[in-house]
Amino acid sequence: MAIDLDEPIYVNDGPLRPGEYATLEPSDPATVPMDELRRRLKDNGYLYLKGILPREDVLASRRAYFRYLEPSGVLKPGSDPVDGIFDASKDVAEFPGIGVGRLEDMAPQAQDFVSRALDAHTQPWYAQDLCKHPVLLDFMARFTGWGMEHTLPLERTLLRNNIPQTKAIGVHYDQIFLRYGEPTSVTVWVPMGDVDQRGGGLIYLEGGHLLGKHFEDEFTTKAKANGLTDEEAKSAFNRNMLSSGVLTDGPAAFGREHGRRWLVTGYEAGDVVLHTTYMIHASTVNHDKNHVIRLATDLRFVDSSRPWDERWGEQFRLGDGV
Ligand SMILES: O=C(O)CCC(=O)C(=O)O
Ligand SMILES: [Fe+2]
Repeated sequence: MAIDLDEPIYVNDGPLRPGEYATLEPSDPATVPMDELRRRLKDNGYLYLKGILPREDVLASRRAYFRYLEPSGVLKPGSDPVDGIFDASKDVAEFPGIGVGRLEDMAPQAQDFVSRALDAHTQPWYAQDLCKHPVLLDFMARFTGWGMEHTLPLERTLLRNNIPQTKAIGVHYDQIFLRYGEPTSVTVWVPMGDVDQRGGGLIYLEGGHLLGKHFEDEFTTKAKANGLTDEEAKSAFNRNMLSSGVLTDGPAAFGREHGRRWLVTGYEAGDVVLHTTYMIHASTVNHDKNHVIRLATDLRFVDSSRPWDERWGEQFRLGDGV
């Protein structure tokens, strides 16, 4: 779907200006040969697969998720849970994202919301039906060439709701968080529902996989120069970044500084995007005009016959330190 270049795309540090973004290019898994799909991931750092999952299956998980969260009062009264419409009369502070602070420090309303969003990770309509979807497992086994035996979907996944107007995840590459393993894991970002191009979807930096690798090499050089052992370096890398592990919270300034465009699109339920561990990405701020909550998850796949980051072998918990 071509994007509308006239509508501003909002990120944490303001709207992207015309010329600062372009379209994320889709690939049709039904017609493009596997070798060509592999080449695209390698050459571009991302592979945006249109309609690979059955739309109805993705929407079933979305519906179940919002039914589960509905008692928190997040949804517009009288709306259908599958639509995930935020009750815009509420204060967004009552509905923090997962991983924002400690439960004990939150007001009871926010605590209830975040607890439900965390528990959702353990529910069969998510952990099994979506995360272990047979179409995805089969595709990943063939695509990576690791085979069914060695294609391991990591248990630690991040199911994120982005309420309209709230802060989006900053600029990062995933190897930062997976650094106890080889840089060969593949992330599969799964939008759980349609996401308008202004609705808080993921954006990728053009050529970002090369820049990410460059950052990584620089961090390694610095760590070595400072006399750190390999083991120390693994955690010390984060000293070069923000404490949360992201490179910066502001995609707009980052794109300008590096003279690169952000690749943007609107997503449909059933689409997924694969990206490599050095690919630089961020999310947009949700400006959906119908107050649709953006729901998406990041799944990660590794070759279990090689060293992988075993901290990701267990389901996400708040404060698990990864
Ligand atoms: O869903 C998001 O906002 C962030 C996702 C992400 O960073 C990832 O899938 O690696
Ligand atoms: Fe990421």
